[in-house]
Amino acid sequence: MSTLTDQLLKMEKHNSLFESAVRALPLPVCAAFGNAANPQAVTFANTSRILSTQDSDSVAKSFPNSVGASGNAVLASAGAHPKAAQGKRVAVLFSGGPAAGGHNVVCGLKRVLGPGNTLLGVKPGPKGLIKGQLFEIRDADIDGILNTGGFDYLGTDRTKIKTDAQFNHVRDTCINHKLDAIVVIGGDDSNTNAAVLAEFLFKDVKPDGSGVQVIGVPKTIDGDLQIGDLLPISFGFDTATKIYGEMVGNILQDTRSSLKYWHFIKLMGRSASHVTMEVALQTKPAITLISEEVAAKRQSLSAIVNQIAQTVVARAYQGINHGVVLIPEGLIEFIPEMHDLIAELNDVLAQNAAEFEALHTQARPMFVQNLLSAHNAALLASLPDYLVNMLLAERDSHGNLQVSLIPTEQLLIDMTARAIEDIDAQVPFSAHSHFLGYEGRCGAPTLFDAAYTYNLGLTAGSLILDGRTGYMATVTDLDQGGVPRAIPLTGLLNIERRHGKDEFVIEKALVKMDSPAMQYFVSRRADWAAEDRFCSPGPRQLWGSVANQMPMSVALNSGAQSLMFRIG
Ligand code: FBP
Repeated sequence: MSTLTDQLLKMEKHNSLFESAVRALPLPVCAAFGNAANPQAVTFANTSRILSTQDSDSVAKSFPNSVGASGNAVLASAGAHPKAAQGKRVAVLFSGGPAAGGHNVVCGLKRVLGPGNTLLGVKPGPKGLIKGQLFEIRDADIDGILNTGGFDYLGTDRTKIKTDAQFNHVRDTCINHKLDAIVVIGGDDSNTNAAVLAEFLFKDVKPDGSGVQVIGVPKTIDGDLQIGDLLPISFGFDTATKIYGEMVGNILQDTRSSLKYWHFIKLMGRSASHVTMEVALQTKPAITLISEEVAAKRQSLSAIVNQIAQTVVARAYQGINHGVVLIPEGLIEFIPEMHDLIAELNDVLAQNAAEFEALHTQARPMFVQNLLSAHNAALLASLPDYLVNMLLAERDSHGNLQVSLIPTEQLLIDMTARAIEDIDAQVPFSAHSHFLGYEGRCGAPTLFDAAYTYNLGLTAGSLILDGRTGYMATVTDLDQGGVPRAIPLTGLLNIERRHGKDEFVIEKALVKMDSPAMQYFVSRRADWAAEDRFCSPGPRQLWGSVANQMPMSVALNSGAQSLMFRIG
């Protein structure tokens, strides 16, 4: 008879009772793919919708093959594929930060490619593609990863493929592994990478002069890869925000129980405040900062602090000495004076990289100050050391400031405490800081993310079997059964200044002041500040009546009639 210890041993290596049960969870598919038990590839046709940006003319010159082939037209599924290609060798990789549902994209791909094609996994991320680290994905692997969180099956990294040598290595990988297609699962930067790769690999890779197809899949918990009704949300956002929502709900419950603390909670999301907005809609805390609003109103750091302090004091006068402040991770970059400082710092650091690197850490702030304009030098000098060090820390390979390392929540606590003393020194203020980030990226996907990503995988695989390249797979109409579509990547490219030079990028979708979600939030926040009206969304559900809930902000912004999604 098996002992409890034997049972516990069997649960190691991703075999907890939960993980075992979740793997068996059935997933719905869009009607276009047919039967959920045996989904079939679809073919695609041009729609009349042509995408463009202000930089489309420059894009057409730099991406002649991709733009020539797609005409920047959006594709929609056009029925079951009459004769889907066979014998294709397809590589799949994760790129950038993890997001729940990535494994299901791989499962959907494997499913739709079927036994007639080969799916290869790249380990890890773009770096693995450059190094040529690929292995064949088998059906048994898929059974083990379905509906599980994280990117651990393949691993991921943030390498940007940018030098000639890197591009040539990727070409070598394609030749050595006889690749016909590559699927890049990533965010805005990674899909930009996919667009550049699609153009580079468009032709002349194989002996017959043909190329390698490249398809992107929209991932990021940040939710900043959104393209109106064509891409209501990237995958991973729903899972991350539901995990944060549960944790914030629990903290709110504690504030009203212990009656003595303010909690300043920074929420992940590098630039845009979509994550913070969604968690605020779910939990209704006293104060929520939205970076985009701070920028739109040109609020200074001291104005933001004063606004928080005024609310703390007003609540204290009502006998409420507790509350929660939600802070978007990217706030610091949206405060106008800080934005200008960071922009100049980015240029100065890019132009003086070698000298800067050679210096001792303690000498770096003074070195940089001497290179900055007078007002930015003065601002840098006025900031606490812990903030300066983070502002000078290494950028990621896409040139982004690593905002997750900046302790904005602590800075706001310190400044708010001083501001409250100036208003009324009798008001008690005891605060804790939190950063909810990595906890939310790799949880098992919600039913929304699990179903959405499986269908994104089916869509990406179908695009490959249909011979397409340079598109991002998408599934639209998420409350009406779901429709597989494809977005031409070149139709999304803009020119932006990064690392001190102009580059093609997919613009991040920020929170819009006139969006339905923002307007609803603005209409409710005064009431949430005046008295405790918070609620606890609870843990994410995979079974039962509330399992089908989609993100509130997505439902509001897409004009859905209910909070429930429907795929299939
Ligand atoms: P992606 O845009 O690559 O999906 O990354 C999202 C993110 O989780 C951000 O929210 C966060 O700022 C960043 O990654 C953290 O990066 P890292 O994992 O490199 O610390």
